[in-house]
Amino acid sequence: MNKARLQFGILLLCCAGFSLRATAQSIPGWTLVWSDEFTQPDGSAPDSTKWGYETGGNGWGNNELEYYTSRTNNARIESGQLVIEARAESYMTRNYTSARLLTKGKWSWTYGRIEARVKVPRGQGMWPAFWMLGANVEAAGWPTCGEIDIMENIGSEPSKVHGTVHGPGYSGANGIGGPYTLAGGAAFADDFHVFAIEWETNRIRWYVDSQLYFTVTPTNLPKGAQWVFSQPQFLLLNVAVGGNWPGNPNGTTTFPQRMIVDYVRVYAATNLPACGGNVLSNPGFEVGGLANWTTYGQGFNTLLENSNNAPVHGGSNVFKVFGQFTGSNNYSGVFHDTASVPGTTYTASGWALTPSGDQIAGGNTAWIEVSFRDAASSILSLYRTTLITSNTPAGVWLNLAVTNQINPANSAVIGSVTNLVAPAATTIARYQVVFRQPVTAAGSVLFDDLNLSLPGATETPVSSAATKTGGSLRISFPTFLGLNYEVRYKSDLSSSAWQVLTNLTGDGATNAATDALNSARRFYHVVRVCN
Ligand SMILES: [Ca+2]
Ligand SMILES: [Ca+2]
Repeated sequence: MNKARLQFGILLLCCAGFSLRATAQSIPGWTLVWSDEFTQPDGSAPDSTKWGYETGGNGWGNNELEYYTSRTNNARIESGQLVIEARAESYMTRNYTSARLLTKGKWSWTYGRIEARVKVPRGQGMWPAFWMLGANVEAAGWPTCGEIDIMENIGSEPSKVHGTVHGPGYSGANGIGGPYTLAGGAAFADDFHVFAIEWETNRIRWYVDSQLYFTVTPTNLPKGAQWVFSQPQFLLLNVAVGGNWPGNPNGTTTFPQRMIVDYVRVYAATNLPACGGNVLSNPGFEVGGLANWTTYGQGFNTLLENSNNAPVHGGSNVFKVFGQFTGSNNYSGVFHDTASVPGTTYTASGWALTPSGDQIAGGNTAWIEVSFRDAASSILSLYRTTLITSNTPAGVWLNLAVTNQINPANSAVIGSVTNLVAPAATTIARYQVVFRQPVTAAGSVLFDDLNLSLPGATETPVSSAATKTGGSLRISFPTFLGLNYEVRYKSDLSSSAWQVLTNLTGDGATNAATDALNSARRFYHVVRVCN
């Protein structure tokens, strides 16, 4: 498998350069990393180095009517395009056949622009889809693996497509998505359209023919739900017949029906300013109490408190922890798991206070730690803050940074770092609050406004150029389609406050803002705003 991939990678380099000239695959800021243009001879099966099949007629969890086959009757190349053909025919246990192609086990990607030029089939009961599933689907199961539906259409809604994500707590009918409707009642089956997502850290955007129509970020998820779109996903192309959502074909439906795919292309971003920010859901315990957090200990000693009976750092709620009073060494606290991949860089911190009336005592200690874990939840690397001890001033909120690298085997400090980098084999970043009670001793510690952040914050600077034309200044900068930019100015560099000149949504080309020239000196800068 590795050898095959390497050989293919070399081939791809040659062909990508050629195709760039031949078919204008170039998109500003994006680099083509994989594609299938379906250029094999007519009647060929799809390229087996790229696509496999899922076959069968089990209804696929949706009461679908088709039997998926690997025959060229149902999936083949014609005129430089992939044809997936749904046929009305008695086959095995079913009265319809079709095909479901997927790159599972062959190709998967984390992040990028993924697009296909597709003409969908037509008619009641048809359900074509271009979509992605987490490569960990066998181990993690669905929907924990994550599903990104780049395009779905049902025959009873000929002018409409849907872009959707499914994950744990937001799957099936509760998937989070949006529709795009063609103007003037045109049907998607009438012509080819380009369906795309741009998938980056904490963000997925959906496009039809370069029109942005839906964006999802972790803030769109239900309270406490986990963002599961930071790991590799593979591609699927299929035409289902019938089922719960589209309903079944009727007398108006004609067969065969064909989904025609001109190409599938995957791009990686170059120079796309990353969006960062806190990856902890509910970091200040303000949403749904302890939602998204898992407590451990005895229960009575891990509590959500509010401002009526405890100091809080922000909002109305705070997490309180104390010992288990078992008479022997015990650990209590709360943790939050986030999907992670090797090489991801974080910073981590949090606020802690030991209250004046209940100061941590004896040999008790408390801290915040971040551990990177493999799929079996074994600790690969560990980082901690300094300890809250009986010597820590009471009644004072302290901002603790997670900067001590710890030997997981013996808890010894083995280094000091600013950035926490997920090591090889990481699947989980665990942010954890720990209270250790070695022997019976009193005192509690409060934790609030916890932070596990990806770099890039919530905005990133964009390089820009200024040109003077007549009485105005033109500030120009490269953009990505659909991303938000803000042009700011101030008259005094020593002033901390920037004024907003204008906001705009990028169109993928060099965009510009203009400002009238006057006698006052002005400084400008441009940022990508991660909203
Ligand atoms: Ca083609
Ligand atoms: Ca709070």
